[in-house]
Amino acid sequence: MTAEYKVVGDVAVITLANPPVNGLGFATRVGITDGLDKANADDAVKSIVITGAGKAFSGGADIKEFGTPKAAQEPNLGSVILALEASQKPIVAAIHSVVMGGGLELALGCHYRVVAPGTSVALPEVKLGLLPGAGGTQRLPRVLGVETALNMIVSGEAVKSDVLASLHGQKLFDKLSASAETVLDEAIDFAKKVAGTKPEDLPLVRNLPSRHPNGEAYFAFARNMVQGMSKNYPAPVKCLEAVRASTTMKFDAGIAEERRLFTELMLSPESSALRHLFMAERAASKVPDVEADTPQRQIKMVGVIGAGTMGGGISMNFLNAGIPVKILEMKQEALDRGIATIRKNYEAQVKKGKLKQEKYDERMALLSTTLDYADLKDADLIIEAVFEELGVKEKVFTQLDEIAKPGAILASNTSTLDVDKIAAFTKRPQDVVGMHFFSPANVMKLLEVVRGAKTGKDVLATVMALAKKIKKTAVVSGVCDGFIGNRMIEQYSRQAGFLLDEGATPQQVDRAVEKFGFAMGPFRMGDLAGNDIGWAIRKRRATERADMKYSRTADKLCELGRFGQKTGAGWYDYAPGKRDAIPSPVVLELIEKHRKDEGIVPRKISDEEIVQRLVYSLVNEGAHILEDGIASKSGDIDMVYLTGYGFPLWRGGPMHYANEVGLYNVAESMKRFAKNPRDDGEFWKPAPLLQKLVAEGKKFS
Ligand code: T1G
Repeated sequence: MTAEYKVVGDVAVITLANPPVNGLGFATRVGITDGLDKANADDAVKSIVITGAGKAFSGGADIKEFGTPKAAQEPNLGSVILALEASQKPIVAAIHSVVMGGGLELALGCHYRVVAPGTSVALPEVKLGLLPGAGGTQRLPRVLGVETALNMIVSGEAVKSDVLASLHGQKLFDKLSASAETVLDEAIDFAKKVAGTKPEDLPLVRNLPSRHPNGEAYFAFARNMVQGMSKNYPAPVKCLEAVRASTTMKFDAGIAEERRLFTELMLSPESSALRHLFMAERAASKVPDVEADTPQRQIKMVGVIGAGTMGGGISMNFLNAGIPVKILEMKQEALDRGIATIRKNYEAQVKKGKLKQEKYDERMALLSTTLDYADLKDADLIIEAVFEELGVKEKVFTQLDEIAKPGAILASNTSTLDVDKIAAFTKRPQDVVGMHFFSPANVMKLLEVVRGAKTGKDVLATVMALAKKIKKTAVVSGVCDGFIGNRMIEQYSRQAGFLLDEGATPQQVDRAVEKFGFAMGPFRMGDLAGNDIGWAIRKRRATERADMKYSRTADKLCELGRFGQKTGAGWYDYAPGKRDAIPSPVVLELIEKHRKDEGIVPRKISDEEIVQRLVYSLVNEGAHILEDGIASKSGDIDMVYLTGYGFPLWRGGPMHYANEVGLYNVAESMKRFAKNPRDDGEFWKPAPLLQKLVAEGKKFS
C-alpha cells in the first residue's frame, strides 16, 4: 500500500506516500480506506489527519493508471471520498505544496482543511480533456462560490492557497498554517480541538448550497464565452455544464451528472490525445540509455556565436532563465544590430505588460558581447548559430576547439547538417551536440537535441536538464538528414507538390489540412518561411539524393522569384504590406502549364485524400525514423510535430493519430496511394515497422 498510518496521541495520521506526487492510484486508495477503518475502529483515536509525503499533498488521480482496470477498481476515488464523509470521527486534511485534481477532491471530502501558504491549488483535468470526476464540479462551487469555481475548473490553472484563503466567505480552507513545515502539526492541533464533535455536527461540503443569483443568465453568458474559446475541445463546455448542474440539481443528482459527462470525455479522442501529450512530454526528457543520475556539467555562462535572428532568439532563452550570455560576432555593426533586436523584443513584451521593466533590465545586465573568440574561454556551453554551410561551421568549430575550456559543451544550431562531421572538426567530439532551435527561437518550445555518435552521455543529460530550465520541450534525435522534424516535413512537402501536379490547387490543399487542424497549410507556410529555403535544400539534395523526386512546381515558382511574403508573392499573391494569402492566377496558370508539360491529366482530388496523403506521409516517415533509431519512441515524434510544426494538439501528434485511426487502416490507405501512377512506387510502401505492428495488431507505443 502506498499510504502510511500512525497514531500521534489520539490523532491518527494517514500519509499518502506514492512518489513522485502521491497520484491516487489503487494502492494509495486502499491505503486510505484501510487507514480510515483502523482509525474508526480504534477507540483511542479521536480524530484523523490526512497528509501527503514529499513534494505534494497529491497531484490527483494516477494518470498512469488511466485506461487500465485499476483506475476504476474499488475503492475508486469517489468511494474513498464517500468513506471520508461517512467517517464518525473528524477528518482534517493537512495540505502543502501541490493539491490538484483528485487530490483536491479528496481534501473536499474531509471535514476540515488546513493549508500551507504558497500551495498550488487546481482542478486541471480540463487540460487532459477531462473534468473533475470525483465530485470537484459539485463541491468546489459550494466552498468557493460558483464563479470562482467555474473559472478554476474551465481554465485548469493553479491558484495559490493564500489567494483562495483570503476570498470573502470562502469555506475551502479552515486555517492557513504558518508554513509548509508546520502544516502537519497545526492540522494535528486542529484535529485535537474538533475531536469529540458529534458525527451529525461534522461539516460536510456536500451540505452547503451551490447557487448563483442570476444562474440562467450567468451560465448562458459563460457558455458562449467558453464555447468560443474551445472550438476543438469538448471538455471546457462540459465542465461548465457540470458546474451548472451543481446549482440546478440536488447533490447526488449533480454527482451523477458529473459522472455522465466525465465518462463521455474519458472516451473522447481529444482526451486520449491530451493525456498522451502529458505523458509524451515528460517521457521525451528521458533518454533510454542515459541514467537519470548521470552527472551533469554546470552551466554558469553561455556563449552564442552569431547575433542574427537565431543567435538573438537563442540568447534570450538563457537570459530569461537568468543565465549570463556572451554573444560573439565578426563585426561590431552585426553585434549592434543583434542587440537592438533583442532589446526590441523585450521592449515589446514590456509594452504589452508581459514583462516588468526591472526584469527586462535584469536580463539585459546578463548580456555581454565580443568580437574576440578568446573571450569565450570561460563559457560552459557555446552554441553557434552561423550560416548553414559546412565550411563555415568548420571554421567556427576549429576555433572553438582552440579556445573553449576543457569540458565546455560545443553545440551547433544546425537544422540539417551532419553533427558527426561537425564534431570531427574538433578534438573533443564527446563534447559536441546539436541544439536545433526553431524560429523564432525565443518563442517556439521545441528543441531537437541532436546526439552525435560520440556525444557524451553527461553532455546529453546536461542539455536535456538545461532545456527544461529554459522551458523548451527537448527531443533527442540521431544524426540524419533533417533529424526528425525536417526529415518528415520533406515527405509532407513532396506529397503537397504531387497533389498540385495531379489536380489540386494550393488553396484547396491548405484549406483541407487547416480544417484538419494544422495551424497553417504547406503553401501558406512556404510563403511565410520563404520558398527559397526549400529550393536551396532541393538543389543540394539533387546531387546527394537523386532518388528523391519532387514536383517541379516549387522550383518553377522560385525561378519566378516568388519566394513568398518576403517578395510580395509566392504560392499566393499579397497586397503590399498585407499578409492575407490571395489565390494567384499566375500560380494556377503555372501549375496548369506544368501539368501539360508533364502530360498529366488533372483529376478531382478529395479533401480526404489530401489530408491522408499529407498526414500519413508523416506517419510513414516517422515509422522509418523509429526503425533507423533516429527517435527512440513514437511519443518523441509526436512531441516534435505538436510543438514545432503546428500539428493539432487535440489529435495528439501524427503517430498517436495513426493509432487512433488504426494502423491497419493507415497501411491500407498507403497501399492505395502506392497504386497512383504518379507515385515512385517506393515511398508509399508501408514502412516495415508499420507492417509489423499491423500484423501483430499493435500500435506505436
Ligand atoms: N498521476 C501520475 N503521475 C503524475 C501525475 C499524476 N496525476 N502528475 C505528475 N505525475 C508524474 C509525472 O508524470 C512525472 O513523472 C512526475 O510526476 C513529475 O511530474 C478523478 C480524473 C503535479 C504540478 O492533471 O500538473 O485527478 O516523468 O515533471 O513540474 O478528477 O506534474 O518523473 O516519471 O510535471 O513538479 C489531475 C498533473 C489528474 C496534475 C508537478 N491532475 N500534474 O509538476 O513535475 S486527473 C493533474 C502536474 C484527475 C480526478 C481526475 C504536475 C505537478 P516522471 P512533473 P512538476
